[in-house]
Amino acid sequence: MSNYDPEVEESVDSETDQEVEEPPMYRVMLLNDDYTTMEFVVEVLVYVFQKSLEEATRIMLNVHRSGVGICGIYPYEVAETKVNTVETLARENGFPLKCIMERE
Ligand code: TYC
Repeated sequence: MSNYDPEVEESVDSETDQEVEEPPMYRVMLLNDDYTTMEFVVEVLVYVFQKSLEEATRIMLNVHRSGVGICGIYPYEVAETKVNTVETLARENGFPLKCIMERE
């Protein structure tokens, strides 16, 4: 005779589930401007956000046409690092590109 009781297992599992909190997530977005080159924005999307060339081009054109576009959704520290990396690269290359984050 086994001691296994699926009811007990389930209640233990759901108690554990309730204690695990998902971290808050942040949208990282690029803003359009008239001076940053399309090539630079695509490079940023490929190297900082690991997009394929095709996806990077699609996101860049969406930002160019609509004014803003989402690059990805990340936990706070990852989002903050990406925003800082984008703005550092942009300034180093003489572009005014803006990258912002907001809570999901
Ligand atoms: N609008 C820019 C141009 O015509 C291109 C651009 C796209 C700039 C996306 C910023 O986030 C941006 N050169």
